[in-house]
Amino acid sequence: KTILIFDSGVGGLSVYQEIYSLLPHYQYIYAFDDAAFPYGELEASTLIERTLHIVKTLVDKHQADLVVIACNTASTIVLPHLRSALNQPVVGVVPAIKPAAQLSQSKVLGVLATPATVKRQYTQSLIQEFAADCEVHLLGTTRLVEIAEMKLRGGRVDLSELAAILQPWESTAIDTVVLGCTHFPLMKEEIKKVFPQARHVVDSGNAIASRVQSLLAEDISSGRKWPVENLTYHTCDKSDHTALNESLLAMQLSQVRS
Ligand code: DGN
Repeated sequence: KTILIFDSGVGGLSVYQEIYSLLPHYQYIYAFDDAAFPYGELEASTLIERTLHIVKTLVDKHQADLVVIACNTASTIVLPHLRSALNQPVVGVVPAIKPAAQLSQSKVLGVLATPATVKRQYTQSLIQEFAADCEVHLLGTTRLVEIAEMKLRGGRVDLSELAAILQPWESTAIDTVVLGCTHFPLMKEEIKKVFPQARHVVDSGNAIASRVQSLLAEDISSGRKWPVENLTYHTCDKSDHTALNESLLAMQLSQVRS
């Protein structure tokens, strides 16, 4: 079986890694729309149109059995459109606000996502439904997405820049941070370092992997190494991705799991 994973950039690889650890026997196509990256700045209509076109084309081309939209920004608006356009199951990702609200003791949450995700009604509804008893601080940042991309391509992360991004949360009682963008698990260790008051830093990777698994009705087989050989890339522009492939081969992403 073939699973198509889609994001605007390389952040969705954090989701791929989680899915692969549960389902190592499948074929994976990882597609990212680097021609229109970052999605956090796109108009909703453009985002819907592009995602529909790219995903539908690739599903047909590769005969994919299931699609994962490994991007919160896209998931908050494109899922209904994709589901009506495709016969295959479509799994989306949403900020892990529900588990965060349960974990938090101070009942003060920080949600880190793209500027688009923090503005969406979808996110507001999640907060109303699952975190009504919490004070929620939303922080939208495109720069952190860029930093995560750079890190995966082998660049150095400047912790003081990261601290400056999180500075608005400095005098809050936030004890739980939601990583509401699939790029951010790539930065989890650094985020913990510059924001040590966060006792919990949660993302949605695990929940998505379980959802995919139950849709494909598979048994759990964990503890596998993370894969490169059965992963095919599809990118939307013609730039050179050699550095990215090298980083993958160096398995930099294995840090995400620690
Ligand atoms: N990784 C995407 C997300 O989860 O929202 C968005 C990254 C971007 O394009 N800004």
